[in-house]
Amino acid sequence: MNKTPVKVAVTGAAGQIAYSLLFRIASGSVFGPETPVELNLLEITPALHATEGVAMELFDSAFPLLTGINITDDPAKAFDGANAAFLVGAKPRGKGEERSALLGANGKIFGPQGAALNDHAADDIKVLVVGNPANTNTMIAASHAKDIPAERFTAMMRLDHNRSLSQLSQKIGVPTTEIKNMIVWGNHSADQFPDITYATIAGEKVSDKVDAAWVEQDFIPRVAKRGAEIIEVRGSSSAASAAAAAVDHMRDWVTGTPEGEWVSVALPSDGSYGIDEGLVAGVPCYAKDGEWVRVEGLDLSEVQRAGIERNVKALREERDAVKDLLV
Ligand code: NAX
Repeated sequence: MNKTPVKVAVTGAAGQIAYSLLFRIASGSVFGPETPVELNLLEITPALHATEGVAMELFDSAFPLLTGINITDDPAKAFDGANAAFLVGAKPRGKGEERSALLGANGKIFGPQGAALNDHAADDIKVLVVGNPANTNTMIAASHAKDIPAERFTAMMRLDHNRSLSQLSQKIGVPTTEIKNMIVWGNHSADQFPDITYATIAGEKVSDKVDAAWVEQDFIPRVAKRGAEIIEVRGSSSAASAAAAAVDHMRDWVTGTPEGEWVSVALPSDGSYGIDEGLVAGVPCYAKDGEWVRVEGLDLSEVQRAGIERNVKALREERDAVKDLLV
């Protein structure tokens, strides 16, 4: 067994996503069955007591790979020496609260966390932002961490990606694992663009197996509004599926994706695909040697360009709403 534990920081540790995520990290689902993990749990002060309770349950699970748990309300301590950070904690949208107010409130969390990551995390830090609005929170955190390569800051599109696989799998009648190269472009919001253009099943195009009207009228809106559907049916927002997506994202980042395959990852744009440099948008990526690599040079149709542009417009508006929080 690899003796050095990987240090993993998780924010929002007393929340509902963390309640699923932490147990999967501790069980080895992310860093593999040979790698011990040490958990640093960050919460706001009033939630520290509840976090102690989560830690008690983690200990009671007697995970062979879990070497220790540190609980704190100080980002500098939480990110000290961290190799991976799951930024899950965020302020939920209040009743009647404007999106711009939420953007501002969360921006105030993610700026200081970006700065603390910059000053205290390990050189190989990998950051996954889950807390909403995830894309813009990622942009804010990255802007406060100039010493960390921008592409180490990612926002989670994997839940949208997995939701797409699930809908296609049920429609076509194949396991999700057979469906390759789905992509969800853009923002983790209702603007997102789930795109089956390049998706294949055993080398055959998915677009030849489904009706174009179904894609437009059922598939895309269903995936884009799946979060709201879960809230309506379950009575609270997606938690275990969000944790599963976070596990998939970080595991692939660490261990790599299969040759020739990609997944959906939001990372600061380099200007490709008509996405303004710095905006954090979902693009197709593969993982190699511990880094996400953007798939370059895909030809885009008019319909695809329009879907991406809709997201660029929304992300520009979010960026403008938080411009005072960017450095
Ligand atoms: P919960 O409200 O259950 O938990 C959030 C936790 O974060 C709370 O315990 C809170 O005390 C803590 N927190 C707040 N500010 C903090 C700070 N400054 N430092 C550390 N912790 C802090 O929410 P949960 O259901 O776990 O969802 C967490 C976030 O994920 C939300 O913003 C939610 O909107 C977002 N989601 C993102 C998804 C994605 O695909 N990117 C999907 C699922 C989810 O909706």
